Amino acid sequence: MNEQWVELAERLTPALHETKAAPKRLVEVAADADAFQGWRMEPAWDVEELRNKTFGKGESFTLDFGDHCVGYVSFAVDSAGSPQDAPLKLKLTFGEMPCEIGENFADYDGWLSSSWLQEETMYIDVLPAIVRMPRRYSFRYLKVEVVDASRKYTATFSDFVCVSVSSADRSAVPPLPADVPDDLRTMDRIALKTLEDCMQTVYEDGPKRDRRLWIGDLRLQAQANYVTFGDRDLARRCLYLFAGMPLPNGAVSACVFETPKPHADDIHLYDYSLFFAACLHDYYEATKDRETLEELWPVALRQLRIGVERLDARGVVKDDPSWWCFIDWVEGLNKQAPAQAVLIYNLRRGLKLAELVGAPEAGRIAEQLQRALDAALAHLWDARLGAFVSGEERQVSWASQVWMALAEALPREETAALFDRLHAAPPAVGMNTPYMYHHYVEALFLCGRTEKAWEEVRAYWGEMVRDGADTFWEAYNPNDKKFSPYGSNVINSYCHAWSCTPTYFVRTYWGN
Ligand code: RAM
Repeated sequence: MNEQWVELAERLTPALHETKAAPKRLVEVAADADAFQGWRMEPAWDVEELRNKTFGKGESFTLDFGDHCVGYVSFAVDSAGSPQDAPLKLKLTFGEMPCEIGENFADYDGWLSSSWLQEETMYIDVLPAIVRMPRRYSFRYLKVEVVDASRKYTATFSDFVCVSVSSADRSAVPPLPADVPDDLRTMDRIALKTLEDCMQTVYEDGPKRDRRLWIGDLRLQAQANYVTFGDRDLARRCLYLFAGMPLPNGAVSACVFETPKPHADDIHLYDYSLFFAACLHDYYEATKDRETLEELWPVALRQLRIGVERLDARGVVKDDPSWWCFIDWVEGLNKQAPAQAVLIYNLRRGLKLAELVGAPEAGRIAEQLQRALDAALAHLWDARLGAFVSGEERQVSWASQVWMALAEALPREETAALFDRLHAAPPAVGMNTPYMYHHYVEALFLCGRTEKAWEEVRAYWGEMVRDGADTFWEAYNPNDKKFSPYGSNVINSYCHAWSCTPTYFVRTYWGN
């Protein structure tokens, strides 16, 4: 642990801006097989009417705040009828999406902790009361149930407010060029909102879950941020947190926690550690902050060395059945070829950094880059299939082709031709997250298939908009809308920063 770096990271902790949001209307959730994930919200009554209603045992109402909020909720509650002769017992359920209000959390049987499901049971001994909820919630909908009052009194409610928090500076976002079409403007707005709600005292992956800094997520968030909110200190803080708290072998951990004091998780993911080099590269490109580049360069170099150590005698990344590399949440996805490509991608960026700082290792990195590229073409490219294959079973996945495209393993025209073939006959192993779709779209732009890239942005993020996204989601498969990597869609995060890149695409590639 490098205490000084962690202290520097702590000094860079941003202040959070607060904005107040009030509920816009009351709604009722309705089961509807045709609606997204089987649930629809129907308008119930005006928010002004809430004051005049009373709620007894078993009665409930659902507030709709009209947009996604991340913050602290307070409200006023009182009794009506006879004096309050028993505590008031309430249950509050927060939902980013209708499914969280519609489903019963008690039925959840996914493999992630059910403690992520946002609910609260509380007892109020003395009424009237102002309730200030201590936990931060990420939600649009709030269901309030009176579990019990008594035979003699009922409860009344008013003044619901959410004080939303974010460290993003909205006023810094440049306006879009005038010729950006409306549907892309909508996606840009939703993407910005997604990023804003994830920008807290670190780049959180999702404010509902996991509420922490993962390096794979950071990379895309920071890229989107450089062309929008223009923050540099938060990105710098995150880089120093990862650099200051490596795993025992020097690898950057896949994610870190901020509290009670900064500490790293014990997860090593091959691709995520390597992305430290790409993150530093992007940070330098956006800020030209040489001091940070020079100080953190040895950490990037270390990640490249660890990455190269995994190459076998042929120069191919060793495969392994464990969760050694992330790439995407796809059951059965073989990670070997995409991991090889991620190594190449980061060696390219590492080489640029080495040249910038005048590192003596530059020549060695260039050799390793060439070796990894040669091995990819010799052992992972299947000329008969015209595609990259991965693992012993020679799996053909989208992920392998996309990452090899980003690694620039083939000349540009050949990559474009590879994508044309894939569009005619898509690989069986697909993509399940906006994180993987981001890389796919980026690869299309990179090889010059610009029209196809916009078509895919519209088909994927556009479909989320049509499905009711206020902020973009962690996981999404347009052909399986209840898809979840965790065994239940209610635990999915519906404001997940790695999905915020339509704003990056529009602001980087529109008109170029
Ligand atoms: C999940 C989250 C996070 C991602 C990791 C690998 O916990 O979706 O964003 O980076 O997986």
